[in-house]
Amino acid sequence: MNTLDKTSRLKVALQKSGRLTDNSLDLLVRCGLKYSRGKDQLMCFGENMPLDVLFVRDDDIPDLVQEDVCDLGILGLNVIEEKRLAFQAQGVAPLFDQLMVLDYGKCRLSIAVPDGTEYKDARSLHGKRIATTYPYILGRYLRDNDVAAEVVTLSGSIEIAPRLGRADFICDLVSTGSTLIANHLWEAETILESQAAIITTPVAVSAFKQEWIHRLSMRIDGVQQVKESKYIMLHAPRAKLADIKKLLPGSESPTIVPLDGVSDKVAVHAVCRENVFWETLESLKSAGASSILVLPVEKMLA
Ligand code: PRT
Ligand code: ZN
Repeated sequence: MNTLDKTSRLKVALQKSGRLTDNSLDLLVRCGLKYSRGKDQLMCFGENMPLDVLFVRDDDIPDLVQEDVCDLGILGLNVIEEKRLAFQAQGVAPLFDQLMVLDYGKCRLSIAVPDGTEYKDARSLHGKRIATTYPYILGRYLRDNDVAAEVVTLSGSIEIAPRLGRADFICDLVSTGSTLIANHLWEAETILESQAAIITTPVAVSAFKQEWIHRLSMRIDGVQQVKESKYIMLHAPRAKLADIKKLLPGSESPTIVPLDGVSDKVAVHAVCRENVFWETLESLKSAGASSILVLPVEKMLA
């Protein structure tokens, strides 16, 4: 195995240790990756797929992908957007591409203000000092809203900036909101919704790698779809089939199978792409369904 071969092995940059690490590695494993860890723990080598993982700080991922050190990177849309705006400001082109968004790492970039401070809309930011680690995204928001405010760029502990007198307001990531509450701040306005996403290098890759990027994205789609999906099997009176089909949540045309020796009933098999709750089963039963089975879906390829 030649892990330095640039044409035949995909290099994927993941966050080394942080909120996105476990979910990102787990996603690749669900896509079929079996790996061994390098001695220094900085890399994982794919044993059954031509794919190696490089572990780095999330802030370094856009540069690694932009400079084609890695073909793919997984990180938050917040960092992607901030870097994209920074690169654009520097006139860097062409830029890394966004391949797809992922269903974890959800959070939002919000303006928060001290408890007891009034905030109506963006105009309330006029003349204020706002502390953030996202000066480009915040700068764009201020420009779009025609607001003149001072952006104070800090590298961490944003939430204590107002208490230290370094800023009036803050602009930081929020998920549960408990950090804001603990620091006597309230969330006044969201300026960006974020979740994890995959970016790809702007440099043309070999046909072999392109094929693997395509296969990986199909598998990721499949992994994300099955999370909520269930396979339902039930028996239905032919006369009630139309009503029962309507009750199957998020299902495409179900398969109807005849039942041996029974003419007035059929078996219905359907993949439901939404969660199936007890209430749904109860409604199906009331509509005439019987022998209802709900099974988890392990893999799906559209
Ligand atoms: O070391 P490295 O630079 O790689 O890690 P990091 O410290 O920069 O990132 P990390 O691990 O904190 O977050 C990685 C990514 O996870 C972020 O870029 C976001 O895309 C996503 N994410 C999801 C979050 C949060 N939720 C989140 N809550 N990133 C940070 N936070 C922080 C936020 O900054 C604030 O300090 O959590 C606090 C608020 O959380 P709540 O739950 O109290 O609202
Ligand atoms: Zn970081």
